[in-house]
Amino acid sequence: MRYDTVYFNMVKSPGKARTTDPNPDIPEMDAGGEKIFIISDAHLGADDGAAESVKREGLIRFFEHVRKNGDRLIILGDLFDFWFEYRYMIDFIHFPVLAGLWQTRRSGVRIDYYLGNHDYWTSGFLSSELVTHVRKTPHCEVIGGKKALLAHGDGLTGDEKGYLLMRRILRHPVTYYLFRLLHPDVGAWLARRTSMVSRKGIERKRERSASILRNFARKALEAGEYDWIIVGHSHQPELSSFGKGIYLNIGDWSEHFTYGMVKDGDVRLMKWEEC
Ligand SMILES: [Mn+2]
Repeated sequence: MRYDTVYFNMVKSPGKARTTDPNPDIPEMDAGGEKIFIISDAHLGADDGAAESVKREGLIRFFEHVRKNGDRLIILGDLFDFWFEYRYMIDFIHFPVLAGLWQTRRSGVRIDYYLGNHDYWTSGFLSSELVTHVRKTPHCEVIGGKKALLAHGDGLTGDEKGYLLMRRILRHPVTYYLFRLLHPDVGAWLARRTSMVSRKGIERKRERSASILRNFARKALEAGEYDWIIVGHSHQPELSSFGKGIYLNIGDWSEHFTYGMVKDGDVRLMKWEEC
């Protein structure tokens, strides 16, 4: 048996956690009726056997749930801890999840994939086989009748200068070309080692990301630029009201197993639980 629970109890935020309609003044442009599920940050491939299988099996059942109950799935990045597309090769350790995605798309669910800082390197396989749209940058669209900014969450502000420079280098076509010359086993080994090293002091880094994202959201929402800002990346679930807007950080699928849901003009933070 499985069930979803609305995830309010762990919300830690300086803003007010929302329990009633937060936006009574904003007219509904489109009640939509679309049910949208939003997930991110499973970092598949980053953990050991048992933890990895909890994430993977949960995700496969989550995709099933989306196929039965949803119209759309938005993946806000870092589904994979390392994703790199060679001309003819895909990483078979992700096969079950790729199959789940493929099935979900084939069932008619629209899937938008916002590339994260760990799974940015796609050259067409994702968009041709697995998802409906791949987005390389943050994107604003009307969902649930609200003007929403959707993004993975890395590098949204100028507060991360060193990171932004490193990101430009890593994403440069020459870097992509050179990395692709490596044997896939060597490339994957190198990427996994780098990812392990970068996990040093991860809690502090996540706190910092969470605070950068919250400040960014507070400013933009208080200025009325968007109704909703929805991100992942910091692995810290949060639902806050700023001005007339809502900031949702959907958390992660590696520790919290949280996700976002948009339904009837409302956005919620949910927790996936199975028993
Ligand atoms: Mn990330």
